[in-house]
Amino acid sequence: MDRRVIVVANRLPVKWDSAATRWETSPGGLVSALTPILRASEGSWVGWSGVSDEEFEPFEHEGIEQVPIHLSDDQYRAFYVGFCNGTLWPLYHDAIRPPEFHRHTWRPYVEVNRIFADRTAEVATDDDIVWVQDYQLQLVPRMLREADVGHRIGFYLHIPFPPVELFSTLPWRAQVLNGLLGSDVIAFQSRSSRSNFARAARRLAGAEGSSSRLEYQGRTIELQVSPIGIDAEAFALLGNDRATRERAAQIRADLGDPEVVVLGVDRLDYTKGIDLRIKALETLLERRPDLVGKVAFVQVAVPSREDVEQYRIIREDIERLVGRVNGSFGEVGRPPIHYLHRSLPIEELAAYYRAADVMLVTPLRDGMNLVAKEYVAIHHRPPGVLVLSEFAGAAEQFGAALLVNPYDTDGLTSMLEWATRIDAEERSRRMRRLWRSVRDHDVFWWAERCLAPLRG
Ligand code: ADQ
Repeated sequence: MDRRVIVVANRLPVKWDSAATRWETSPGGLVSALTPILRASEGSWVGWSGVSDEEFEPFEHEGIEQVPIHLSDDQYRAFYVGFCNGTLWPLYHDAIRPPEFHRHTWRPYVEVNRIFADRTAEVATDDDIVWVQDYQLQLVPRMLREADVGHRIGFYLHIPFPPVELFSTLPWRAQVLNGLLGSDVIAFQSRSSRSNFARAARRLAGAEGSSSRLEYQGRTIELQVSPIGIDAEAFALLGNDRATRERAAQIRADLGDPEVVVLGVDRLDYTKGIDLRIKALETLLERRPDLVGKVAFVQVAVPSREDVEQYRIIREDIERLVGRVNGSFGEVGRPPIHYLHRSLPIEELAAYYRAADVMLVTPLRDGMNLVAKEYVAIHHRPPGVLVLSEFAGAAEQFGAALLVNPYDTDGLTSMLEWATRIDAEERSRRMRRLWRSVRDHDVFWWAERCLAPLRG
């Protein structure tokens, strides 16, 4: 019999629909990978309910026990908007924006981590595996260990772990390291994140050992590299679906049947390099006026964290840039950039992937980047072209992509130009390798790889 798995994450895998007064499953790879595992082990999911004016009792949804955490509005703002998005997110993404260090948001971070740990301690037994997710909950492993909870404690970091020179600026660095080192296994998206963490733990917390195994306070902690994947087969099937193909053809027709469709799909976040990719497109059209009217660029940006000032600024910057490029190079009814600021249903997103000859994924820093993997799954046959930032975790697996430094506008422009005319044989050789990697390292592979050392 498998041990019970308790997942502890910032959000539950379900959303409260207040109009219909019921819980709806939130779509996504993580949820589809963990659902069968939790169901088979009769496990639970502990997470914030997403609703501040109502408290919910634990309930069952699709065979999994959901344990909602209740946070007040003030608590959530200080913890999530303040410390998670104002401090940790920029710091862990190479300080692309200056992280803010405030005691009045650090304290709620500790307090909310304590609420999660206490609630988990109430539902977990000594035989259970407790698997804590991501940067919002880095203190939880230590708090659980002190409460003597669970058979084994795992932690997975979805975002990068920064170089020690940056991490050491965090005034609460010792507490965060001590929190994480309460785990038995800590897993990272990439080798660089793992070695950054090992270095920080040795230099700032006095841990000893290698990048894969640390000794700390008389215990051994395993450090793992487990790149997250997607449900590759499901995406490939969706991409080949007749409805998807027809919709893709319709999208190309709506764009005026250009020779080349270039696509960007991101959460609207300053880490994703959307502005730099638009500048590269602008440079390309300046250099190659013959391409005006032949290349159409579609940028789909999901609204994100709009209560954070930096996100409002980046949105305005991007919209201004789009206006400038369209003003300079567009004809009436034929802008070079088509910009959609909205979330799309998965079937529609798949049709955009399918319609795109070239996919531009240019984050300045990214834990993994699932968009790159989704594009490969959907557009490996016929083969599309993936231009990928060296600074996405996915680049460690995707040597066959066209790798770029997104800060280098000239380099990115040249790569984009090449991507529009790359020959068919090279395109398919590269895509074959990318697809093999996505298919063999899917999200089910990922979940098993993370859980195996915790079962022990
Ligand atoms: P994110 O920063 O959110 O995730 P990413 O990995 O690219 O980034 O995932 C974005 C997801 O949102 C994709 O599944 C994509 O399909 C979806 N999406 C994007 N635009 C959309 C749109 N317009 N409409 C609907 N859906 C859209 C964090 C880390 C990443 C890491 C993941 C998983 O920052 O580095 O890969 O977690 O670990």
